[in-house]
Amino acid sequence: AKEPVRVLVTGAAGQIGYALVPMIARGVMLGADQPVILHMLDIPPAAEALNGVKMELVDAAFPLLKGVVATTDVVEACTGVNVAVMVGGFPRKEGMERKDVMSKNVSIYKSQASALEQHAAPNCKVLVVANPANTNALILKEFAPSIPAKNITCLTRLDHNRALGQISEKLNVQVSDVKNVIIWGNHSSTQYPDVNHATVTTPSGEKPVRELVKDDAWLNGEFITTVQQRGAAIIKARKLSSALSAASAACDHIRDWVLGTPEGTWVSMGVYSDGSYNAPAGVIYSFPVTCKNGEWTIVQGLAIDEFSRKKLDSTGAELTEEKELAYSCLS
Ligand code: NAX
Repeated sequence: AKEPVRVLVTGAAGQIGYALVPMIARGVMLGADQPVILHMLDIPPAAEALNGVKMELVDAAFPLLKGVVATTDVVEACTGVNVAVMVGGFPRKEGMERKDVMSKNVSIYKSQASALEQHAAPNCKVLVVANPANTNALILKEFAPSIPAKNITCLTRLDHNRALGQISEKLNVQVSDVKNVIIWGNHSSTQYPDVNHATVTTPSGEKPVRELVKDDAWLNGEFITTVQQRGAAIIKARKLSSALSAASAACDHIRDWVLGTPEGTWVSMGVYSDGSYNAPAGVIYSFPVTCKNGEWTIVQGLAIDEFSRKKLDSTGAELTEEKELAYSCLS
């Protein structure tokens, strides 16, 4: 039998946490044959709710779940973890300045970086979900210098999956037959959902999405804004932000990273930029990646047209600006 993998979920008493922990305990993230021990962290005001989640995990009698640590102590939460999913953060409240929200999250991610660096298992893989996801991940990387930069990522898979969903609805095809969309840049409304390399598997082979949709105005307009604004549309409809789709995307992200992407398929991940595609280097930028043996590689050599170039640049500029804002909160 396999040794259990320890998975940390921060903010585990929140909405996404409540959807995510049962998925992990059922093997959705790491495989149906992989036992797990869940580490759940939240802050003291949520301690009782967190304990309630722990009770429900016990009550669900998940065969793969070999233990649950529910705590408000960061060190206890981080000790020995192999995978860390960082969902906890400070939400933007009405009337709050961007800088104030940034400042709260910078201090959370700075201290959690140190705890992970000192107490997590070697080679721990980190996924930051909490917003501003890219910049929280960058702060985590900066303050955990002994964790390899390639181990620190942020979630843009939800945006990626939303793009697949929109194409599948437009063409009335199975979502599982659509692949290789790309989310470039920031997990914010400046993200660029790119379909220029996306394909659909049809009975007569793989066809480019542009060829099948035959509506460039839609692909260059409404499609992009729908994906960019989908989070807001969910809030409007549900009076709560996306949770089940975010949890599912977090599982997809870690599963593909650990177990590999299928041959011929790439996914989107926020990773430490090396300047590929002339994106700014030194920020966490979402790229198309393939994964093998637990490591991601940026897909190289894709053609970027003029329309895309502008979008890659503007989301990159926003990330550079966020990085500066985050650094200005450090002093
Ligand atoms: P909730 O407010 O329901 O849950 C957040 C939880 O984090 C709360 O239980 C809170 O007590 C806890 N928390 C706060 N500070 C903490 C700290 N220092 N350590 C540990 N826990 C802490 O929010 P939820 O809807 O679950 O969303 C969580 C985060 O995901 C938010 O930042 C949200 O903006 C972000 N999202 C990111 C997405 C992505 O695609 N990257 C999509 C979904 C979501 O909007």
